[in-house]
Order: sequence, then C-alpha cells, then structure tokens
Amino acid sequence: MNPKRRRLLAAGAAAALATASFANYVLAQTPEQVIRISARKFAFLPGEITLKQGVPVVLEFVAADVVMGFNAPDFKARADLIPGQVARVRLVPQQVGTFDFLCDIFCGDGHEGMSGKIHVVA
Ligand SMILES: [Cu+2]
Repeated sequence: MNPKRRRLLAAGAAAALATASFANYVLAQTPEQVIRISARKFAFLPGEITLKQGVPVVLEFVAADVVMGFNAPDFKARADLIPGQVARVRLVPQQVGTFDFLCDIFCGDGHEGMSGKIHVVA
C-alpha cells in the first residue's frame, strides 16, 4: 500500500473513532432518569411521583405477586406488569399538573383502589 493511501485510511479510522467516542460521551452525559416502581396487591410503591415538564424519564416496574397493569391515560402510557419481568415505560411529560395512573388488570379484591399520581412540575 502506498503511504498516501495508508495516511487516508488512518485518518478515516481516526474520524470514525472520534465520532463513536463523541456519541458515547453524549449518551453518558444525558442518562435518562429511571424511576423504579413496584406493584403489589394493591398498591404502587411509590404511589406518587414527581416529574419535570419536558424531561424524559423511564418508569421501571416490577410486579411482586400477580400480573398487573400500569395505565397513565393522560400520557398514553401503559404496560403489563408480569412477576419476574421488568417493564419499562418512557414518558416525556408535556403538561404541568397532577395526573392519575392506575392498575388496569384485575388483580384481586383491592384492585379498584390501586392507583397513583404523577405530578408534573415546570
Ligand atoms: Cu389490579
């Protein structure tokens, strides 16, 4: 290989490496907040969470005992919560206010009261 071509390849490799490092840097600098919520008969824990308007979060659910559902209609967000699995829901809250979420899979006698609140602040 002639030296000129070798230099070009090296420059290309360096540029690719720099791009990858930059992408990793950006990802590392902007981790999305993860909020862990456990669902058990008949409550979500925590039952109230506070989010910031426009800031994406990932809600990470574990179900302790039986299959349940997470449903936050104002965010058009829902997930099946299956024991032994982690369910993730990503939200970007757009509006300030207090919004309800609830269990939408019948899980026993206390199911009807199984709900929580999402507070979104500016
Ligand atoms: Cu339920």
